[in-house]
Amino acid sequence: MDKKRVFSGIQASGSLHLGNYLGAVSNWVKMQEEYDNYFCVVDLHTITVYQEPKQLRAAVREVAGLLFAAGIREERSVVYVQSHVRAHSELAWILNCITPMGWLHRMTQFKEKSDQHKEEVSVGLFDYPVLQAADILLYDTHLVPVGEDQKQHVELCRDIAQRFNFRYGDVFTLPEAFIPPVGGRVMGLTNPEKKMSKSEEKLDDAIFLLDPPDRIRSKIKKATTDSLKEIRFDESRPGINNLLTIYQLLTGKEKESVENYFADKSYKDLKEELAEVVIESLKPLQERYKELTGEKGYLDSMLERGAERAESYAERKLQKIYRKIGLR
Ligand code: AQP
Repeated sequence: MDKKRVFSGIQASGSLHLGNYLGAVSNWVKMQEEYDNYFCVVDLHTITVYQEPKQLRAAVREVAGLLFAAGIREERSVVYVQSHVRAHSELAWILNCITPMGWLHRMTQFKEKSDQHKEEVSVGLFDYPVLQAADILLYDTHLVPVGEDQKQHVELCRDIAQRFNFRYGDVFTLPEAFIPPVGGRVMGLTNPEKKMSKSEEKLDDAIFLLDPPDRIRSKIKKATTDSLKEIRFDESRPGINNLLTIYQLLTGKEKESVENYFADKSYKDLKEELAEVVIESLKPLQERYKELTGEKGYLDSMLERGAERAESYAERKLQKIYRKIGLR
């Protein structure tokens, strides 16, 4: 039987952080042997909020490099940049024409982001989930491994696909979100009520994958905790809960064994040990990143090959869609 297909995307709105890694990328790495995979740096999504061109160009390369450094392999996965495959934008337009505005008004991420970028809420930001639906549907995707925050968008994608199939016949596969049981929502360090985020202005809130050891130590040291002493998983104490969750995910231990281990220790001990675990976990990734970006042209040629492979699938699908709706 053919393998099921996985698609997921990641923005180049800043450096990748532990939330992106634990909620998304590390699962992509684990899943890639079992599925047919398409992983995309979604630069067209990124420009829904203004990006300085030079910085954007650099960020796209950095994010792509980090995917490979984290363990995504060219032999198992197609890795490419969204704007290199035109079919994404073309399908997004077609889907725009069948998506009711009311469906988009319900998207909580739009509400949050439009509050953040009040002075400049673009049509693109509003339309973001439709482009995301195009990304997913172009590749007949079965599974979309994402963090909790993206669940609503994947559900919307299913609704759009169903509406299209109802009107024009069975064209799209209905995708499902795949959300990790733990790690789907890594919270900010200084504000553990909010998810860790790339574009958060307070830079100490996120641990970036390329942060050097001293930065990691100092950020974790400043992480918000509470006035209690007991170290255990408890969602009503978001700071400690978040630090323990990060520790658990990186060490692969069970919750109970993490709690037993820290039973007689202080918050200071927890923070110090967590910092060392994070530093050691990121070290191999940081070394690989240095190697593969050190060789001129290496990353670019991997991305060119990825775009060619993605394009050959997407273009065929798009032609079929054009025929179905009467444009060919
Ligand atoms: N804090 C998080 N915890 C778990 N998963 C997370 N993801 C993002 N933040 C967390 C998951 O990472 C994948 C890629 O995310 P994205 O690049 O599409 O951006 P985003 O969801 O909008 O997250 P960011 O990193 O916070 O970016 P900005 O600040 O630009 O909005 C997704 O699967 C996401 O679920």
